[in-house]
Amino acid sequence: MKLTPELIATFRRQGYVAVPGFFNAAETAALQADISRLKRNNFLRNVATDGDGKTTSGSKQNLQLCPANFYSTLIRSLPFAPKVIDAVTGLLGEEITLHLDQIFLKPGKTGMGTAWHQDNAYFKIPQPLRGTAMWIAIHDATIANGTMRVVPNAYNSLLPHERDGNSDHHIRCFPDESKADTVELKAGSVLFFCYGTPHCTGDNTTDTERAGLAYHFLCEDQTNEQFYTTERIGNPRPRLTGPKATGGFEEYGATIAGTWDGEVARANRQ
Ligand SMILES: O=C(O)CCC(=O)C(=O)O
Repeated sequence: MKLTPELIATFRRQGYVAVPGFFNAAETAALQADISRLKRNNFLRNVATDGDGKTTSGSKQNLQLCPANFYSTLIRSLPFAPKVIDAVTGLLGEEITLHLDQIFLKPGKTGMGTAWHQDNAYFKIPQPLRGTAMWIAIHDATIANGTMRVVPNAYNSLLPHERDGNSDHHIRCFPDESKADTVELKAGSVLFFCYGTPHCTGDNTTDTERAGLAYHFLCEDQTNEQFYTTERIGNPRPRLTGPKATGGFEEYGATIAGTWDGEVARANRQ
């Protein structure tokens, strides 16, 4: 799916852009079924803590699996889908790499938000507009179930971050929340937000669970030697486009490009 020049201009201006209906009903159903499978098998971990950043909470749940591609050939194939590559190259440039993938699942009532942060506080790329998250709403994401909030036009300065006491590993910042936009999304819609954009999710106050599947992509010119050597251990970081891209063969030992439609069909047959 090529993003229109207007959507690309919006991303570059405000640091985020929502694309409704990016994934169709069959693709969305496949992702829902596969994430249910991962949850059923206890592959997601509760990272919520009771304020001290250490003690796992018995009452709140922020269930995370990072990276997820080792557990799901569907999730592994998605970033190689032509429409994903078209969209991300439109936003970032011609040579892109998948940096990371992860699931955040918020059970009904006990689901806890992820505190305000900028991804570049973790990733530290030189130009925060040359890396983007693609946050996929696996279920309808609403104010009541804690959808994403973002601060527009705030990506150029990195705010001070500190450890978040409500998570066993996250950090957080304190942006001016009065400037934030709340982005409600139907299942299958996506939100692209660059590495500099402050964002957070809220608690899930509804009875039903809500999940987000997040991929992070960056431009080759934001990487260095360590990114593809020592830092890549435990996370394959496939090159998706450019002269060194092999359709996933180099990183996974199998050609992943071209498998998305088959993976979707297979997940929907289960
Ligand atoms: O879904 C969430 O709770 C947080 C997602 C997030 O922070 C991200 O994708 O960078």
